[in-house]
Amino acid sequence: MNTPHLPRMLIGLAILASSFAPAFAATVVKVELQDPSTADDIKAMQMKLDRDSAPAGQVRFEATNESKNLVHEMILVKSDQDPSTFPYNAKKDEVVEAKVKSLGEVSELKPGNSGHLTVSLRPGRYVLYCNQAGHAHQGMWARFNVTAK
Ligand SMILES: [Cu+2]
Repeated sequence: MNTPHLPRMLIGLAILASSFAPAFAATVVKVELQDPSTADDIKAMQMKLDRDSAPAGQVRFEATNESKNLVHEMILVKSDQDPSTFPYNAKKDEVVEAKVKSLGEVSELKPGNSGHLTVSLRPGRYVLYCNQAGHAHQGMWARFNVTAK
């Protein structure tokens, strides 16, 4: 092996690797699942995102249940609608999940627990919501937009 060329080869490889890395990097979205038990100043159930949009491609939702006493979850659907318009089972007080196509979820997190969901998303309007009984109708949802690159 002609060793004097090795350092230059390694530099070349490093440049190649770094130029490809962004194409595979997911946009991270932190999702805080909160309710009045989380903090004194929180008056209702809510889903708080640290960003409400991302460029098309891989998106990693990192959900944390910040409740002290309730189970929460995060379901992703492609919709520009308010979840109060989704098909609803009034008896169970929840969205009929079989009728609203889910793109993935972080289901049933106990208080203090975290989970994540990584999906490849095309441009459009999306909604994240919690489908524990009553939560979606009490405002536990958020809009999310995916923009063209
Ligand atoms: Cu909830």
